[in-house]
Amino acid sequence: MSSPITETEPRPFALRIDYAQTPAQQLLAEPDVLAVIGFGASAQMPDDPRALRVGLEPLQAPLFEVWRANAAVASGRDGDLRWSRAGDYLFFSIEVDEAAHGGIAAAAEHAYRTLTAFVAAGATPHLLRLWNYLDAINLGTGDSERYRLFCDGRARGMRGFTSKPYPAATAIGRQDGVRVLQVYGLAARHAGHPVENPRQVSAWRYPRQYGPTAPTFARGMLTAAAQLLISGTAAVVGHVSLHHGDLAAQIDETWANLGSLAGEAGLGDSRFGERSVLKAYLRNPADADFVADALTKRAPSPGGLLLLAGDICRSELLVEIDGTHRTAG
Ligand code: 3EB
Repeated sequence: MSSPITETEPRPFALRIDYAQTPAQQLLAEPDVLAVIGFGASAQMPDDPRALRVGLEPLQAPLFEVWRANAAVASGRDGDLRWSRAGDYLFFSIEVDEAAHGGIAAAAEHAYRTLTAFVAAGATPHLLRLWNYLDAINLGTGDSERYRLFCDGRARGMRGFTSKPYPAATAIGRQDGVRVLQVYGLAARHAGHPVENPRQVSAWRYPRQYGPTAPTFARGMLTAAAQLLISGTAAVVGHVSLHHGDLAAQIDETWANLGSLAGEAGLGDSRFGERSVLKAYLRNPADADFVADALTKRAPSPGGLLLLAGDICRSELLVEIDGTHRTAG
């Protein structure tokens, strides 16, 4: 008997993202684990393409981020790119030594050329989300600031990637003195819908004062599984950083930005809580308790909360938050 023509595809599976304390070795033994990212010098990571240690120090437990899919996982290496794939999703990571490539801009260009070529060639050609971590992000003045050089190389490396739009992203400074650019990300079989924030100028339209090459990312990406992947979000309104030196006010403004993005994504219930996982990057490690308290007041019993020491790409910003948020039901 032929199947009815009204038959619809099941809704794609939402990637499960959690934060954990379980040793990485044990997490990687679970059959559905697509990726484990370990944070800080003490995160023990086995040699596995699904595992990446990022040099951002965790400020409280936990220190592992775990991605779970709903299908058998395959993994491998392709040059300096490491990847794993399961069902609709691809995890990939690349670490690029800056000196070996002639500086941060060239390292970023290499990373993006490599990862976009790899993603475009596979069965999961839609780039949804990227995380970028580099040492000393605010070093250098004016247009020679390392973040601006990174933006320049990233844009050049992405240029050949035909499958627009820009992915959601985070770019944060490590404080470990290791001049290796670390990039990891998520691609998928199904395209996502980029979401911009009505309170903010789109990053790729930032005016010249922020550098010669505007940052190439979307504020958020709504996946085919109705999961909102939230880019690094800070106290930026329009294109301007607000509340210099005032952590509490920056958290308030960031929270307003997150709510506005979730609303724009059309999620039925945009309140953050059990269906959200949030990661906060703090310029000053001593702010950890204050930030944890402020966030758990606003997002009661979050699905996960991870606090990391990290520098935001504008030196006046003290805190940045990213994460994921699922719709109800
Ligand atoms: C901002 O709103 C803050 O360059 O990939 C946030 C998220 C920021 C991603 C990036 C930068 C990036 O402009 C900075």
